[in-house]
Amino acid sequence: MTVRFTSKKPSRRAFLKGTLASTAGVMAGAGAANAAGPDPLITEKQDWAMGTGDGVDETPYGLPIQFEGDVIRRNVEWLTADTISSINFSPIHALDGTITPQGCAFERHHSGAIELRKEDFRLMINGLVDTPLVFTYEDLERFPRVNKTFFLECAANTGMEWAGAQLNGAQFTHGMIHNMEYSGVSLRTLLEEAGVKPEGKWVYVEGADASSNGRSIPIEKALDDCIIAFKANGEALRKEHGYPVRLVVPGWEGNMWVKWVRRIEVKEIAVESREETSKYTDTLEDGTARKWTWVMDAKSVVTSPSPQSPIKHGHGPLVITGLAWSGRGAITRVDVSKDGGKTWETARLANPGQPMALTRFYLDTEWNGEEMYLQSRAMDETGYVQPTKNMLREIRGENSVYHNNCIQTWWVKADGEAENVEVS
Ligand SMILES: Nc1nc2c(c(=O)[nH]1)N[C@H]1C(S)=C(S)[C@@H](COP(=O)(O)O)O[C@H]1N2
Ligand SMILES: [Mo]
Repeated sequence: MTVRFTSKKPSRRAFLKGTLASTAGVMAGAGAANAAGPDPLITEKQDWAMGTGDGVDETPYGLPIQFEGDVIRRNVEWLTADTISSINFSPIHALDGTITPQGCAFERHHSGAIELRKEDFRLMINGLVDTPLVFTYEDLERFPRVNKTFFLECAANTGMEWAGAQLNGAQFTHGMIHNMEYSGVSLRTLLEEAGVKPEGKWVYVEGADASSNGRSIPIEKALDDCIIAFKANGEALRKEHGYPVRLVVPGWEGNMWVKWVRRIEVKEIAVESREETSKYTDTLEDGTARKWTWVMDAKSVVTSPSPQSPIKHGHGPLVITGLAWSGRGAITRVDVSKDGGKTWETARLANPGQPMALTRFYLDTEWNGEEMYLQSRAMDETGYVQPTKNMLREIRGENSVYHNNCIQTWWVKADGEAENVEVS
């Protein structure tokens, strides 16, 4: 593969100034008006200025403007037999910043999204406790509250890519993730209210939906940072994310974040439910399966340019951007490679990494039509470095599904289009 580099980068500001002052054609498209004479968008009166717009209250609860109608969740029909027990993907290629709006945050249901009124909500804590308790929604609202931002990643995210490049778009390869600001009550507070007996080493958490999606969680984690959440990004949880209440398990696989949570049983041993034996275990190279792989390891992806977000603006300044996250703590550094991992440049983190939350990175660069094999590589505060696919395969073989946190490659071609390829 041949990759050309700009040896000495001209200053970005100088470049932009130069474009405005002189040549029209340098940034293809942007300068076209200069060449063709007056720009009617500037010199002519426009429809939108000749009358009035919508009054307030036109949409009491707003939706995105029609021009953004493409920024939606999407599923991959052949992945599952029906949409009741299925998954769709967040449009990460089209978002910026770190917060995922609930309206386009991916959904994963085992038996469909249920409609549960707050009035009908009950949360039971029973088992190895001093006092078994049942909480209504109103009860929960009266406990001291916490407010924190975390990513949720399904363990199956990127799970189709083990054997080779498969799905053409960051939405599909990496979109089983969302990042929201949760408000709720610390699970510890509720467990302390019930009084955990010394023999209580696990909690078993169930949802109210038909699947129940029951999962065992070690008591240390339950007492550490889990949240019984009722608001996300400031508003009530959407039905598809567990309205009225879901469990938040920071940094751990999405399957444990039980939605429509109804019961938490304190137990001496783990239940070993379907969701933690036949599913959500990791097949290894030798055919055995690894259990209890709860933490989501550090991972990142370039969201743009990417197959669904090609370069359309021609040569010159280019913003490469993406997301990084780690279930073990904060992201400390992200490197970007344009040559399939031979050389790396350190990207700029938009904000300091927050523990177990998405981090946005940018690489402000130049692109003059050279092909790129774009990769990103995340590092977290434990010193862990995101591995290549081959490094993972040595341990995991090719029959794994879950916990694929390998480095992703987008092949960006001379015309700016991008494709999912494998460079291992
Ligand atoms: N009650 C219940 N909780 C559930 C599930 C479910 O089907 N039922 N799916 C789990 C899985 S596998 C994932 S990845 C996350 C998805 O959360 P989301 O739909 O809010 O994205 O919820 C988890 N919690
Ligand atoms: Mo999941």
